[in-house]
Amino acid sequence: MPETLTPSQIEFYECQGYLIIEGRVPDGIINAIRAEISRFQDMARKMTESDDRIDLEDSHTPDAPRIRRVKLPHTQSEVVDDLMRSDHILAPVRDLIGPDLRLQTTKLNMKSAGFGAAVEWHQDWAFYPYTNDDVLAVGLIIDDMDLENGPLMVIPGTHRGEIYNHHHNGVFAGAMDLEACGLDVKQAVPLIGPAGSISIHHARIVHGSALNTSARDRRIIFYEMMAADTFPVVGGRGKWEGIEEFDDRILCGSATLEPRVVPCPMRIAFPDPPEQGSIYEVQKAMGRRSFGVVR
Ligand SMILES: O=C(O)CCC(=O)C(=O)O
Repeated sequence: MPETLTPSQIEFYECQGYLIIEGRVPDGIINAIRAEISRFQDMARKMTESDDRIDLEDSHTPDAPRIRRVKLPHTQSEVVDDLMRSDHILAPVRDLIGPDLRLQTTKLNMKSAGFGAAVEWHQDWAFYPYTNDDVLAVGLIIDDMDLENGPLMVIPGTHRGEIYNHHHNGVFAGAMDLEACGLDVKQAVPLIGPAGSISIHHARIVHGSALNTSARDRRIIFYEMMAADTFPVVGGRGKWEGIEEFDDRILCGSATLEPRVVPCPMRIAFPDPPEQGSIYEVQKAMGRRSFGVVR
């Protein structure tokens, strides 16, 4: 029996590769996360370059601080960590990929009013293929997200198709040329909803998001996770520091030493691009931009 999703929501996710659930996280938690973001902004005022906690927009200065991403926010904020381990987030994921769940990574993408950076079209699976594809990302919508403030967009059904070319000039660029891949932006669906909603997208679905040119922030936390019997394959960028660290990332249920292997299309996410770091840096190797650049 599902814990929280209806059979039609589960069927929708399986066919389309995404889901939006409105009103999933209470206002009190959303407000506490907004207070944590103010703390990160204070940290950024003292920074001149990105570090392993905070990724800055190219246009950042300490006087006009601009955060692009807070890295691994669950390690920097108890509120973000507690929410990740709560049923608000885990119950719908258990309904989709089973009771035993492991963390892949977390990130808080800021996309601030007026200048928030775009994310080029890509499949998360191109960065990190695993032994099976019960891998997904839960997006916590912190500000009302609509068409104007750069929502996440997905191309429905692509989670069942191929893994497209994410290389450019012989290096991994973490981004696709939609047209060259035979896809059309008109097929894309925006994952919009009021603050406190969550989106869920499959690791193989094609997705991206435009610049935020509106006067409103669009902040979202991604909790990326997978079934516990899902192991990284060589040639991916998924984190692997040994079994102890891997098992420390169990979020609920039990770990296993028996990977479930399901054939899925894959590509090797190497050689390295010249710019290392977050997806925004890696995607600079693409050259041509689908959504324009931040000023
Ligand atoms: O923040 C967004 O809209 C998209 C983020 C994304 O796809 C990613 O970080 O992999």
